[in-house]
Amino acid sequence: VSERVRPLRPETTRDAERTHLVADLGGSKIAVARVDAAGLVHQRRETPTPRPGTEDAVVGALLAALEPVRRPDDRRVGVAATGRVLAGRVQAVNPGTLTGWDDVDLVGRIRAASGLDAVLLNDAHAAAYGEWRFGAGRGSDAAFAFVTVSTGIGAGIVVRGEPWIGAHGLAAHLGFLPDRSRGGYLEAHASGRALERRATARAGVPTEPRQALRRAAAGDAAMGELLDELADDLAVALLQLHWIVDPEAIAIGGGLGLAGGMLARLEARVRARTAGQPGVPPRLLRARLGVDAGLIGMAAWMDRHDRT
Ligand code: BMX
Repeated sequence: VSERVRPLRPETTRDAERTHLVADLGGSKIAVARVDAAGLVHQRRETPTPRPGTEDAVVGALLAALEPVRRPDDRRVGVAATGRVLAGRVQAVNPGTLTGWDDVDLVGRIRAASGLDAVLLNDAHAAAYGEWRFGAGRGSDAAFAFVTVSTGIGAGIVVRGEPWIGAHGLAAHLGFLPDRSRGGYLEAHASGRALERRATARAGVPTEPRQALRRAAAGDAAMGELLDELADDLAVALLQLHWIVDPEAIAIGGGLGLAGGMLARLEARVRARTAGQPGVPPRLLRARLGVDAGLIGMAAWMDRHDRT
């Protein structure tokens, strides 16, 4: 049993006994766990998302990862999936992340292969709900936003306690905000994958995001400049989110968003761009649930529906 998240007081003893089988299907990794009603994570396991991320390969890896965590009396699994999620189906908006996922009936595939009913949410929408319920967004009554900077750039908004899904499951897909100067969209320039490509081009040798961050922290000027450029692109997106949604706070998460120095760089760029401006500047917070936000949010969503 791993309890990676700070214990939160279970509301009743029975809350801690009821657990949900959940998975987080991201662009780089698939995480599975049981999460109890108090938001504690148990039996967490992780496996890389197969590359190329074809439907068969990814669904196979997901079900194999769930097998050791599944209990005989489980009827359902909650899956927080990267991509546009609507009515049990998944589409990769960024086709580079999940190859050929144009309109995948994930609920149908999971049922056929495992007999489990599946409940789906977009990964960032689930994480936003988790942060609102148990993490950085606790107590946000009007609106709360969460942005993940990881393989892709995703986001979720919780409005008056409800995740905002949108008409097509595309709400808060910040990664697809257009980039006026370079063409394409934000995710192509400022995601973890983009950082890897750009850092490699600058360094002349393969450079993973974590190495780029380490070099910047050690005083490498080219890497520091690249991270500032990334942070500025992200800051513009955060300000757009802020001015459209007016959230009480925006929590920053995701592997790259949570990496050392990233939040400070974002805060600096947001400050520079809002200096002297009337209104209320955005309040940026570090996401509190770390990489487990999607798992926890998914379980909280299932729990909420069991109670209503
Ligand atoms: C992409 C998009 C979002 C997702 C976000 C973060 C795809 C496949 N995904 O913008 O739906 O929420 O990435 O996801 O189009 P991750 O893969 O980085 O965890």
